[in-house]
Amino acid sequence: MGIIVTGFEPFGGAEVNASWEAVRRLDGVERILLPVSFAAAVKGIRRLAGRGIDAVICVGEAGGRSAISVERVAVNLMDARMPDNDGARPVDAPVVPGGPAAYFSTLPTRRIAARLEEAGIPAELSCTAGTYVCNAVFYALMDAVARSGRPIPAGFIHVPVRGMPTETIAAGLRIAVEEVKRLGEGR
Ligand code: PCA
Repeated sequence: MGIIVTGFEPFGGAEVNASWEAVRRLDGVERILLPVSFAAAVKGIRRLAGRGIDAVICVGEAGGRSAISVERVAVNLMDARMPDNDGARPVDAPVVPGGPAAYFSTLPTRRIAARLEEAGIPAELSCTAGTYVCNAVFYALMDAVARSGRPIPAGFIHVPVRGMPTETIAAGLRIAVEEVKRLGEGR
């Protein structure tokens, strides 16, 4: 099964991004680093989604969250409180003009959250990925999947910025990948 897992580069003056620190430790998946740029990341994710892969899990960091947040819904809204790494700061703008208001994740979100909890990794289902670059990437991913006519598992997971060791986050992401593989095997 060809699974892509993406992480983000640092932003907002930080030196690292917890998402990429964890994603780069994964084996057996294609790991891709995305820029924290509305335009470039959305373009990059569209290119990926057009490649005929079997599943995509995008990962980003979320300040103020202490659990791994399995995101359920992406909204068609960009509303940035601070400029992205290219200096863009869209306000009240759609990710895809004329696109649906929202898309649901097609990952087994509840199962992933439950498996994380079982493994002793703090996890939650989340109903908002915010309105910054992460949500835009999530929306663009789901929009590309919806338009492709190939309903692959795809979605977004937010990880804590601090307070959770990188190895724990990586272990959580391995569980998410495992659950996606299970779907593919029809188990
Ligand atoms: N977090 C930001 C963008 C990149 C990242 O890791 C967000 O939640 O939108």
